[in-house]
Order: sequence, then structure tokens, then C-alpha cells
Amino acid sequence: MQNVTLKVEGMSCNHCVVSIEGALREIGSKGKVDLASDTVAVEYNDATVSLDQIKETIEDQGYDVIS
Ligand SMILES: [Cu+2]
Repeated sequence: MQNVTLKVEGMSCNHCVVSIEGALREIGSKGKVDLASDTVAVEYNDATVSLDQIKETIEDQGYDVIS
């Protein structure tokens, strides 16, 4: 398992949390949004999901991955 914490812009409420965490679950990873620090902590298996895929998944929900 790999762990990464991404800085994400545009998350503001519980709806954002549900969208992002749900989308990450759909690609087989586990995300935890922290609205206070604008970050998403993601746990994933890099044999099945790439970091690029994770970033794309978050951006597809309408948010900007800063780092
Ligand atoms: Cu929201």
C-alpha cells in the first residue's frame, strides 16, 4: 500500500467530501478528505492504481490538484 497526501483546491463542504471519497473508492483506493487543510490523504495499491489516475479522478470531480 502507498500513501500520499494531495493538496486539493475547491473543496468546501460535505458534498465535496462525499464526491471525492466516493470516486476514489470506485477506482479501488481509499481517500480521506480534510477540509481544514485542503488535503486528501489517499491510500492505494500502486500495482492496480497509479498516482496519475488518482489525481485525474479528483480533477474529474471538479477540483484542482495542486500538489
Ligand atoms: Cu462541497
